Amino acid sequence: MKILVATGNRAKFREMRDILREHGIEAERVDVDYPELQSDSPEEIAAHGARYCAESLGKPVIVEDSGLFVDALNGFPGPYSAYVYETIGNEGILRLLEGEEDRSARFISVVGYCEPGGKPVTFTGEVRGRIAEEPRGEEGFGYDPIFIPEGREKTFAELGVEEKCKMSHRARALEKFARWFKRHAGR
Ligand code: ITT
Repeated sequence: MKILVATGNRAKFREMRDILREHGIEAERVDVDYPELQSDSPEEIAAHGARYCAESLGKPVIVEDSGLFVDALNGFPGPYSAYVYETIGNEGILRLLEGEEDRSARFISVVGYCEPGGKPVTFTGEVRGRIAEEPRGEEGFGYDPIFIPEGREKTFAELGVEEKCKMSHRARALEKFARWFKRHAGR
């Protein structure tokens, strides 16, 4: 069983490939520069992206839209996570939280699947946690050095990709997708 994954983020793709492999699905990356919808809803962004990619490739495809939502910042950076990471980065997020007691946050991942001419389907995964006091760890990407998942003391970047992928937002969304896809493909 095989699926195309449209993403320009190679670290994200590697995680998706490893997680999907655990579910018996082989992933292949395609580089489609799809326009990202401006919306507060990651489901809407993923659905729109999946439909765009399916139409332009003429093949079934998944996209993944993810983001970090910090409670004390009313969910910021949320849908702007990629842009905020590239501009103010982890140091910028830590600065915004200086003196803030509530450091709770969550990562959300939405996987959007679509076939050419079809309607997109989405699968959402979430992991709760908190923002560290300073960046720690070398593995992973993006906000991994400042995110500590619930029940742990180490950041995702310290835990390492393998451990991260047992509990991440992305693993949870892809698990739902994989379960559905195997049934769907068998019809
Ligand atoms: P594509 O849209 O091409 O897939 P992207 O990097 O732009 O790649 P998103 O639009 O989904 O991806 O942006 C999500 C951003 O949120 C991403 O660039 C990271 O900075 C951050 N992010 C998402 N998941 C993360 C994770 O598991 N660990 C750390 N940071 C993450």
